[in-house]
Amino acid sequence: YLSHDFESANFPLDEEGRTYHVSTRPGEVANRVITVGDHYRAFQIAQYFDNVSIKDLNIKDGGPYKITKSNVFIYMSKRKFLTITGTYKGVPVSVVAICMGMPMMDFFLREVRYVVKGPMAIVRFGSCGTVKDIETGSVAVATGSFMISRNYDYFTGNDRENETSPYLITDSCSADSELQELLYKNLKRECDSAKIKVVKGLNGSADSFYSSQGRYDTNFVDSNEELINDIKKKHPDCLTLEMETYGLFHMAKCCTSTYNKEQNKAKRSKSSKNNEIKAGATTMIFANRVDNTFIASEKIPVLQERMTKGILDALIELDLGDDDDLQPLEGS
Ligand code: R1P
Ligand code: URA
Repeated sequence: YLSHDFESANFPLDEEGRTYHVSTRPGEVANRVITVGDHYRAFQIAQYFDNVSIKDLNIKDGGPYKITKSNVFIYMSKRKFLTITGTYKGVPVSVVAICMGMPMMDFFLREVRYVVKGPMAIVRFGSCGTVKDIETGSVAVATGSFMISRNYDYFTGNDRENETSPYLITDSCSADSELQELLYKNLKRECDSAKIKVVKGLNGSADSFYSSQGRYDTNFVDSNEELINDIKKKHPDCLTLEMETYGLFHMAKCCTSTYNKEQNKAKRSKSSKNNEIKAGATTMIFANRVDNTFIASEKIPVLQERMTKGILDALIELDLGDDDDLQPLEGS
């Protein structure tokens, strides 16, 4: 069933050095990455890479397969992680589509961090709902993110007396401040002329599109009637809800070099690697949870196009420091 043998049960790699799920190896992913949910969004972004024509990107679904064009690397893993690497204004960049949810963010982050040397900048570019009355088709830049999870034992645990709340809402974790500013500045520049509103605020990442975002579903007991109010009570500046950003921001804080520095742990030795991740996120507002409206589909490609330029400009403007180890593309 597996097309390759893998070594090590702890962190499986195939004989070519590819990771188990994302299936990339050193040299195939840039230090600057945009991660999206949707494959079509990934292809649309890659059209902005230097010297890329739409024809280069017109691949059929159904990997795993690899197409290496003159200056663009494309690989779809068996698990449907799609990686496209090229350059933008001469700077190596990648877009990685990860589908949806926190486990996919975890696979992506750990496996991509493993194959890239030096500091990284990662921007999530997704869609979201808003709990404020902001019109659909607007753009949000995340200042930070918190997590909303279903408290499973509340529903099915044996020790229900101690389970007081059906949902767990964490404290927030901030975005990289410089990346956040760059995203806001560049997105404003691109969106203002098209009269697209750009707002900044806190994001909540939920472990479901439905129950833990306060949607009602009569097929299941979700006990979420008060959830949106509870979210607003704990995080009054919450603007948006989606499903991955907290995973990115949290894990960026847990990269060993960042974590040790912030905890004042043992100084990094000269040989210790800098595995820092500067993380940011921006979303298109698809759902207005106050007036219950959803974005018109024809607006999405236009919005994505505007945002793509702003995000790519922010990503390459960010200073990754002297350690910025821009790796050449395979075969270049
Ligand atoms: C749910 O529809 C999906 O949309 C949002 C959520 O985070 C979730 O992944 O983001 P993407 O549009 O990036 O997938
Ligand atoms: N994605 C989400 O996770 N929630 C929404 O409301 C819209 C898009």
